[in-house]
Amino acid sequence: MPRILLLGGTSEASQMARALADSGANAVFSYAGRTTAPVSQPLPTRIGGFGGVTGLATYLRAENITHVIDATHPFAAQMSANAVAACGMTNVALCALERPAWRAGPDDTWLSVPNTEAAVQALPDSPARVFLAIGKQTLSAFSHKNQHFYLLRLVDAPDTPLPLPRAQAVIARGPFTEAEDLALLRTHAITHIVAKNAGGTGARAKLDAARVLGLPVILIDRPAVPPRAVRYSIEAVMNWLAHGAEAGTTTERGV
Ligand code: 3Y8
Ligand code: NAP
Repeated sequence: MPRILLLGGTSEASQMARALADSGANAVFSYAGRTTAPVSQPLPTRIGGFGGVTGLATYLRAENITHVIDATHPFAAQMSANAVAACGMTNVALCALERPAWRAGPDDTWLSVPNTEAAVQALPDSPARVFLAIGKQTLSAFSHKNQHFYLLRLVDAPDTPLPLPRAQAVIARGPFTEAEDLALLRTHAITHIVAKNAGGTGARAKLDAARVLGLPVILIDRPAVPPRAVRYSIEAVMNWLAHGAEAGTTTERGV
């Protein structure tokens, strides 16, 4: 009987947790503890870091984990790298549940940039009104372009002053709808959007709203993660659990 660690923190992870709970799987859900009141899950849940690769390896052994499903966000690159390393050390099977990157359509005005610093550089010199839909961990990179007004969307109200002089924060936890994001962009007369290429449906609304309004989007590419087995649907992960997973296989076997 597999014992599964589900690394969560995304809409897809919540759907994966539901599927595992419904199948009666022996699984534990893990949050980093980034938000004050994360969505509750239908699985026993642990909250907080493991203590790096060695901490995760110790947890895997102590909890007799046989399979890890990495359903973290594409920008949670450190967690994903740690999972590859720790599963390799402990001979535990690992599979990522990923959502494909967003691709621009004919009516989209997107500029893809490799990282947050390039996103800052991509903003115009003349004062603009920028919707920074990137959370709060990387906001300080924008502090030296303070000629702009910044609209921020955060999950929790900030407990320290924002690192941007002309900024207003809305507090909201997605998933978001196109109507909500259209209203938000119009109300604040936004001229530019900065977002992460998260993929999935939970953060997509602002891109659809931008297309309707003809606004430019600066889209940050997702960081690289080490090779590992990857599936793109809940069903495919359940199939991996039932058939494809062999202890110690963190990457697909060559065919
Ligand atoms: C703590 C768990 C679910 C999960 C919902 C998804 C959808 C809404 C879109 C915008 C973009 C952003 C941010 C975002 C989205 C979903 C999903 C997704 C983006 C929660 C959650 C945790 C986090 C952490 C948080 C980060 C921040 C990023 C806000 C829960 C709600 C901007 C990423 O205050 C902080 O420190 C927040 C940090 C990491 C990025 C950042 O760098 O600030 N997510 N988000 C998880 C944990 O503790 O392990 O609180 O319930 C999960 C979700 N966030 O079950 O429905 O799946 O993508 N989250 C981005 O994609 O750009 C918001 O505003 O349009
Ligand atoms: P990260 O930078 O990749 O990870 C930093 C450290 O946070 C990890 O080394 C680990 O600490 C801890 N950690 C991360 N995810 C964890 C999890 N699910 N369970 C236990 N510990 C975890 O991660 P992040 O980008 O800050 O993301 C944190 C959480 O927010 C994740 O659940 C992620 O799925 C979610 N999220 C992130 C984004 C984003 O834009 N980054 C967007 C939506 C949701 P130790 O080294 O101590 O083990």
